[in-house]
Amino acid sequence: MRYLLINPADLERRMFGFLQPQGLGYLATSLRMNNFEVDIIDAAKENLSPYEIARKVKERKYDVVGFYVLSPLIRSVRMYSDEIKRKSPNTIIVAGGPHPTFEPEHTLRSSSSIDLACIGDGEEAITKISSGIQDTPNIAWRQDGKIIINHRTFVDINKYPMPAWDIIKPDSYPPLPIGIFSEKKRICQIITTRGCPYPCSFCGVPNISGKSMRVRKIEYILSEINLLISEFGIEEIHIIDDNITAAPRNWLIELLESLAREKFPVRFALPSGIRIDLIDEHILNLMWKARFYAFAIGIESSNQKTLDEMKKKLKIQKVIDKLMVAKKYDFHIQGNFIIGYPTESITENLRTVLFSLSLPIKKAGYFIFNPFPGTDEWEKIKKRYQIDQWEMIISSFNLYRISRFVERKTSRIALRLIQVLAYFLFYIRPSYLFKNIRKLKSFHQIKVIFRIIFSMITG
Ligand code: B12
Ligand code: SF4
Repeated sequence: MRYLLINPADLERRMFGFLQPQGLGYLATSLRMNNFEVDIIDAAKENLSPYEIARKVKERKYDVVGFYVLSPLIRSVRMYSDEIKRKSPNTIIVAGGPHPTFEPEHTLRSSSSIDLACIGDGEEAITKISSGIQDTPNIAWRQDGKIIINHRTFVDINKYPMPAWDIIKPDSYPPLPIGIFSEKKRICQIITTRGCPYPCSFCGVPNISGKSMRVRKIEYILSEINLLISEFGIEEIHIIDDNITAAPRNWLIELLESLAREKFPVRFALPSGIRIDLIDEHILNLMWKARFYAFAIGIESSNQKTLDEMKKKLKIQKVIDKLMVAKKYDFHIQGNFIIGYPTESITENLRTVLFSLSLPIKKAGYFIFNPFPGTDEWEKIKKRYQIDQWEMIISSFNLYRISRFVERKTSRIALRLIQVLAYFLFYIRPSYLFKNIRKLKSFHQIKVIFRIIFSMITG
């Protein structure tokens, strides 16, 4: 059996940037361990159209094609799948990742070309497709017009030591880290844990990665970093776990101590967000010794009432206290904030922006609230619409667009002004501009910054 795994491009061109598809890398490792042939194509990076992908599938006679599907990409994946099925009707098409996990039925209904949906971890499911799917865990399939959803399991992540980096070729990616700025040019993302036990209403992580923390063996993480440096010349490692700070403390300390001991010639960052309330001076000190230079924290709102409604389980005073401790080190801390949560008034949104300016953070992200599938907020909104309207609603969710399908206390125009004002006040400070302009590493980064500004103005 020959497998092709695809990271699809956003054919509607609303998304910015792309990072190494490491979920697909883990699937490739598993397939190889089971003696299957596998290739990965990053259609986002290569900018490949459905026609070009379908041609490759036909030429190379793949038996199974698998897509990683974020909810906003379901429409693009339908276009790819339809074209593949037209040229290669016998190829099995499987969709996995966030959207099929959260909405397997919607995924299979969105296109008859998609044969199977994978819910959650795909390492075991993907290898069993050829031997019958009836009892395969984590698979949704069709039978006589009905959609059957098999039982769900979570894999032992240590069965799969690391993604098949030799197929992904992490050094072939442009330097577009999360947060746009970075210290070095050659960056690679890795994960060290999966899962998060928190119930935040705007986040789908516990529903895809599970509520229990699964941690990787430290020896695997160290050998992965070694390989990335020696084989691909990687200079900066971004740990993009769901919530590494919720890992058992002993394991986290051992990981940080090992990284410090190994003295890898790389810088580390935690750009996808940690919980600052879960770390203390000891952990910060170890991070500093292990050559971490940046991390992001989800602060979301300055209003305790909103944080409680979001079920964030975070006290705003704790954020302030912990940031004061972190201030002793020179970390580049990015605070992430949510603008336009349904229950927040104009004054509350503005209060969050002013609060962000008062904090000792070096970067800030002001993200418009979007109730993506997988979240409690999506469960509320989806009930108001028919399933065939969902695609239209989901496609209105985008980092810099303000969906008209979300009812909010603050009007869309006021939100747009607040967001632009927030970025303006935070970033258009001469001291900030001069320090950071030097950090731009490529024309690609500059292009992305301009696309974001354009989206904010036109979105
Ligand atoms: C790191 C991260 C990012 C990074 C990088 C993502 C990337 N590589 O492109 C950044 C910060 C850039 C990012 C951005 C966004 N992200 Co994000 N991100 C994550 C995070 C925390 C981890 C992803 C990861 O690498 N997991 C580890 C790997 C091992 O797991 P995996 O990729 O899921 O793969 C496994 C399974 O899903 C499955 N699988 C995956 N693909 C396939 C394919 C087949 C065929 C099969 C069988 C199985 C399968 O098997 C894999 C191995 O077990 C997830 C949370 C999560 N746990 O999914 C959110 C998450 C995926 N992001 C999310 C969102 C919304 C976004 C944004 C759209 C945000 C926005 N408002 O614009 C953007 C868009 C990204 C883009 N491409 O433009 C949502 C998705 C919700 C949804 N319903 O689609 C998530 C779930 C978080 C959340 N808040 O709920 N993200
Ligand atoms: S926002 Fe962070 S803490 Fe909350 S559920 Fe998501 S990953 Fe967990």
